[in-house]
Amino acid sequence: MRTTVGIIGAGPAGLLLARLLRNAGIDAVVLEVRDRAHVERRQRAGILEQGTVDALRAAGAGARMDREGLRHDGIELRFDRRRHRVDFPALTGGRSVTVYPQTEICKDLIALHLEGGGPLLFGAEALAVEGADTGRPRVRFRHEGREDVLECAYVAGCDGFRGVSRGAVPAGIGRTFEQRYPFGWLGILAEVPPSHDELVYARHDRGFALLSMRSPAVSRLYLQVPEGTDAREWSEERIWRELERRFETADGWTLRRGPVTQKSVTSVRSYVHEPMRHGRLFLAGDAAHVVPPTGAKGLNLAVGDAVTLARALAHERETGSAALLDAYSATCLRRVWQAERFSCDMTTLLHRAPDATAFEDRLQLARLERVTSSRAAGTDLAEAYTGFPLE
Ligand code: RFL
Ligand code: PHB
Repeated sequence: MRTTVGIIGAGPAGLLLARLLRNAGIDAVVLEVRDRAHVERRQRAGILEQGTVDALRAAGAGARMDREGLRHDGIELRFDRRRHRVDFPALTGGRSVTVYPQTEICKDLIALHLEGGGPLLFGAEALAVEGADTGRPRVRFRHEGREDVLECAYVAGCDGFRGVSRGAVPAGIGRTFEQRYPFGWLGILAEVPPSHDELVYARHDRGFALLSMRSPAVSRLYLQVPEGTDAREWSEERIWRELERRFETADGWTLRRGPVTQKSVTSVRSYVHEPMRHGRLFLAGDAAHVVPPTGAKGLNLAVGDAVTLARALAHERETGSAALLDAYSATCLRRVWQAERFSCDMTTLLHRAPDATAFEDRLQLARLERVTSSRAAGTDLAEAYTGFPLE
């Protein structure tokens, strides 16, 4: 099998890249280890920056997002049983975010890709990227019980944090930067209208909690839990009781309960692999970097990488110049490190470390007071949360 760009992974990075390359007249093959139903149901991100919304629209993949996406003009920060709204348009000169689930973006992009004739192979596991630093890279993969080889001009490693493509960068060339946190997130999906019309980020002595949503009828909620927690330890009753405690306010706000349809634990980590390129292999999305979910940046970074890579490949095709491909890693990493900074700040602002001292607790409350009472500090948060325009 032969193509111009071999794309490993049909998450948002790989799917959007495939769409953008198709629009630019560059052929690509997508290999995805899981089946279509799994990719379309996997619960993940929900918050899109304006740059992400614009990129999906420009790719011709924004029709349903424009109909069903919910515009959010702020978030609530909750601490000490009090509620504080961060007003995005007022602080940023008009910017906001859109709530449209990652599952729906993937469904839209998969449908478009298959309508256009694919090729997108589900159940195709990439085993290794070979010859990345030669003129003829190859992806060895297994599909329907048989091993095959995809010969390409370029390989895009869009296979997420646990994929194989990052492993093709020799240890002496790549460098990784990592930070672990001593907690994870227990996430649930519940068949109940969201209890608030905007997201609520709550800091509590018992740990962080987040109220989010998937639609006007479906809530998405998260609890900070100790690292290594097994979701089966948490019954529905225990989850709702804990959420009620952490969201409790002095003004009697109430949390609506409903049937829990999904429950899982996600680890919280910061990770960057530099550079994001080795020869003709380009890493994009979670394959190259992971942020803690508190800043809602992971999906937005994946989209940013796909846009930058597609533009660079199209530029090379049109002009013969590899200048944008050569700049790919540095261009993305500037954005990535800003997102790492913000996501780490939001995480330490809102989570309670198991060994936090009384001094650290007071400092955390002082930071929250500052961000909710100073226009300058609020603007800093609002600008980073709503995102900067894509370069
Ligand atoms: P993905 O989505 O992980 O997709 C990678 C794809 O590659 C496939 N794959 C392989 N295919 C073939 N051969 C192999 N050997 C393969 N190995 C893996 C996988 O099956 C998969 O389909 O990576 P991508 O495209 O880089 O996208 C990244 C985003 O998914 C991720 O950053 C976000 O979901 C992070 N994230 C959030 N981001 C936001 O911007 N806003 C949010 O509100 C937000 N909330 C979240 C999140 C992530 C979460 N979890 C579960 C990690 C909330 C949570 C709970
Ligand atoms: C989500 O809706 O899944 C979500 C929203 C905001 C975050 C993280 C996750 O910061």
